[in-house]
Amino acid sequence: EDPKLVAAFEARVAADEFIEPKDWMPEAYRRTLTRQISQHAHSEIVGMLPEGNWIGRAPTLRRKAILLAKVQDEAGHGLYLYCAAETLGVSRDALTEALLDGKAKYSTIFNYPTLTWADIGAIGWLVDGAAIMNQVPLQRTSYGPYARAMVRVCKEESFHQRQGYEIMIALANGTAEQKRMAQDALNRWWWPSLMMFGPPDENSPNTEQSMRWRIKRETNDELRQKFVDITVPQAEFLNLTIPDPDLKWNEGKQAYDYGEIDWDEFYAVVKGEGPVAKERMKARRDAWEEGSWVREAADAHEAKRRERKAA
Ligand code: FAQ
Repeated sequence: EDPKLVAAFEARVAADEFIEPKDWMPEAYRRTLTRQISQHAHSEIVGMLPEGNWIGRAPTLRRKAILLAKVQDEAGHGLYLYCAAETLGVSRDALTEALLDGKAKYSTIFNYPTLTWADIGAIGWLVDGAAIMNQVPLQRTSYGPYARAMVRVCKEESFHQRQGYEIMIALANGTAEQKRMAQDALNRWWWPSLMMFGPPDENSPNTEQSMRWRIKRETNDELRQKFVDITVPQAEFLNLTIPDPDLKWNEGKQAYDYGEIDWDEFYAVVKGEGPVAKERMKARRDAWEEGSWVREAADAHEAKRRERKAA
């Protein structure tokens, strides 16, 4: 690559300018962005499944309407993100194929099952909470289309987080059985939520370069720490216990210390061994196959329209 082009690119990034689709960029920058944006898009799409599982069983009409809207928002996020990835020169079909062939990653968090209604509260509170923590800085990521997609996504995620927390408030102040459900959901979702931020910085192969290119604006560990610090008082307000005996306020660093994350579990889930990973992929493949008639009909319609225009 021409060192002059590289230097000009790096200067623009250092000056916090956005890089746009037609601008020159190093191939490795394009590759890293395509990887991260497409994984993010796949996460939004697979992320509809755990919650979609509860739309038919939401306890009231109000809860059902809210959950339906939330799951639709996730579909929208996936679509903006696929569009952002396409501006880097990759086709949406290729991205979808990579997901369905099991070659592309998506967030580990969506490979855990949603066993009770309280899980819908815990997902909104913790999973959307972690997602916002990670995505707010991405509004200033160096690639323009990704940054702009994040603005709307973050607005919607913040509503999602509040709807989840509101479910938790209702359950935590409810009957003994409801409170038990809320605690059980927190117990099961806490550690997987911390894993969403990715491996510790010293074992994160992409962080250093992505920080230099300003694709990432904060590291995995920095964001994880912020998430813990914001979430602990929220758990206290609910009168629920975070399942970590080592969790302790550290006066010196003005932040919480927390226990060791089970990284073996994380890497096993990344490899596709999550508790419901097979079901998730089967659901996506079935949806793709069952939707083939829609794609064929759209193609046939487009072909007819073109023929008519040409005639
Ligand atoms: N799961 O070197 P790093 C949502 C992989 S929120 C699976 O640290 P990087 C909203 C990583 O890809 C969830 N894989 O990587 C919602 C890499 O593998 P590769 C989606 C993970 O990219 C809420 C390897 O490990 N959000 O969907 C995970 O610098 C509720 C080494 O890691 C985003 O994607 C993981 N947790 O940092 C929807 C945010 N962590 O590709 C529905 C954008 C790491 O080299 C309901 N992404 N890996 O083979 C990012 O910020 C970054 O990509 C990180 C990972 C922080 C996720």
